[in-house]
Amino acid sequence: MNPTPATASTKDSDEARKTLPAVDLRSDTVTRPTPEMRRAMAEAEVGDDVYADDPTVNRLQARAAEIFGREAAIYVPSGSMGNLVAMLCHTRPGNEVIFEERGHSCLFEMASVSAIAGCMPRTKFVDDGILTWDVIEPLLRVKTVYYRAQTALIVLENTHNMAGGTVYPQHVSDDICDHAHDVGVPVHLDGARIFNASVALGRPVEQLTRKFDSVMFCLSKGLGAPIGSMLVGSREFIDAARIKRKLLGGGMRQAGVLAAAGLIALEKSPARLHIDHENARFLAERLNELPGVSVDLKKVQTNIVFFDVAGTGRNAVEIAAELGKRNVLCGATGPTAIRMLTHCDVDRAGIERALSVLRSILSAA
Ligand code: TLP
Repeated sequence: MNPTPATASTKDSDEARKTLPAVDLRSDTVTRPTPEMRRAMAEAEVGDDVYADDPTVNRLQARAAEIFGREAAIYVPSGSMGNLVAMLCHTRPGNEVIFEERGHSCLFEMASVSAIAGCMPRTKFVDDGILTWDVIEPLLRVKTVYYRAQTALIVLENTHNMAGGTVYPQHVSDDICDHAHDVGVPVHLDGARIFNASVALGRPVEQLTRKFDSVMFCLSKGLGAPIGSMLVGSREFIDAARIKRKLLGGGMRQAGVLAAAGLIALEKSPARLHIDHENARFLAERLNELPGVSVDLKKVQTNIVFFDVAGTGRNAVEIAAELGKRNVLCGATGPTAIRMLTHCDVDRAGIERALSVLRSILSAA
């Protein structure tokens, strides 16, 4: 899919680099639709999806439900909306929702859990982002006491973005779901990158997610579709989600033009995600060899690489800006931390170019 053209040489020549497209490692959200997706979009059969009349959206929803072994699915414009729709379905204002402290739906979705769902986040930091029942249990409030907010939902994130793309061992997420259900609390999965987890574990998404009450996954990240995410669950849950999606202004009309690309992403892209994981590992290992740079290699399990530049004596924002000037894009996530993601629009040559540019920036310091 849209591979970055191979560099003639990985030598750090500014002149040569100017003619090359950017190596964009800011996120896997930057992936562009393939020619096959664009053709399918142009030819898509459409209808009004608010009337559930769009045949292409209906096919995408049916296929997502089938792949996840669920009764139904609904197409939503973004992962953030998918998570919020799920939170609105599972909770009422005044409830509490448990997240790992850096959970995307807690930290990076404009506090929608509070601002729109009216709930209070209850969080705990876990270094690798992987919650366990032992960590969750003390945060629960399930006994009815009139002056205390009740826990209405637990949200897990697999893979965990800000912990570095870490993967939930299946027995851990299964155990959380079993215990939560025993005390009557549903569990939602922010599975924006669940196909990456599936590839890392060699297990189908259906198996990894079967105990969750609802699952959101993104078509527009590693799977490469231009727009859209899916929410899957029981028929009753998806009927409720349809109403919440409309409430949020997410009822789309001839959305089949987008869903057509989503269908290709869903059918074809999971099979190539292992390449992104191999590239991420390659990147992480080479970064870790650079003077002053360190990578926690055990956290590099999928397509996300965080590295620390404290040992270089330089600031991450400055380094990211210098990389950007030289056509290598990434994000500083703290004073000494930088995040890079691999995806279908960056190949091994692009990764080597990024490494070579970083090497030259650090050696010039
Ligand atoms: N993540 C984006 C940014 O918002 C940080 C990224 O570049 O990684 N859940 C998870 C785990 C995510 O990583 C994201 C997006 C979302 C939900 C939200 O998806 P969108 O961007 O479609 O609303």
